[in-house]
Amino acid sequence: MLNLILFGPPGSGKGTQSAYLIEQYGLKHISTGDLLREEKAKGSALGLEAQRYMEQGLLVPDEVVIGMIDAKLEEFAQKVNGFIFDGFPRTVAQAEALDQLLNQKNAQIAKVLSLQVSEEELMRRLLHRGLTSGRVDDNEETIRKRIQEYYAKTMPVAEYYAQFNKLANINGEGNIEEITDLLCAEVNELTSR
Ligand code: B4P
Repeated sequence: MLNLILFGPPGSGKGTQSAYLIEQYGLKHISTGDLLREEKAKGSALGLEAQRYMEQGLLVPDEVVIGMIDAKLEEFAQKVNGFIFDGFPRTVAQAEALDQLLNQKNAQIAKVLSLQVSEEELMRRLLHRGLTSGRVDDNEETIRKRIQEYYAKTMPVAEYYAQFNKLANINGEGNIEEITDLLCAEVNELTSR
């Protein structure tokens, strides 16, 4: 199995680049942001709880997202070549839980692709998306909170994977195709070993 994490702050291009990578490598895309928004749209208890956090730009509690990932791994692990985790893990506790869940399936993370984008560019992209996305969290105040949460709780996840030599930093500024090429070069190096 080829399991990749697309990592980076809100607006760094995780969702955008996942779309290309799943096609290129035949991987299953798991975005916790998308899963939470689906739950919210269904009006489930989990979705309504998650919404309270998301609309304030806060991370949803670990046990909620870990439970969702567990269910998806159970559903798809036997059926796919691997996964792209997009927006997960966002805390060190989530990273440790993911390692355990994959271990139970004799699998592991091959690489964490970390998109590097300046705060100014993140703000520009997300405010632009907010004009059409209809997302309650794409407004200036909430974006600032999301970026703060990223630095406080999510950045340590990069260090967690760096200690296992699994972290690759990728320049996430520039046109989308150029960034896809940089990501593919990293993945091709893994698959040609
Ligand atoms: P997500 O859905 O993961 O939202 P995101 O980080 O804002 O999106 P992403 O980074 O994928 O967007 P992209 O850059 O592709 O999370 C939303 C919320 O859900 C979180 O705040 C949290 O509350 C909750 N949540 C999710 N996962 C969680 C977890 N594991 N634990 C706890 N809580 C969790 O796109 C941004 C924009 O940039 C787009 O408009 C795109 O077109 C544009 N763009 C992309 N690449 C570009 C480029 N190279 N140049 C110009 N524009 C570009």
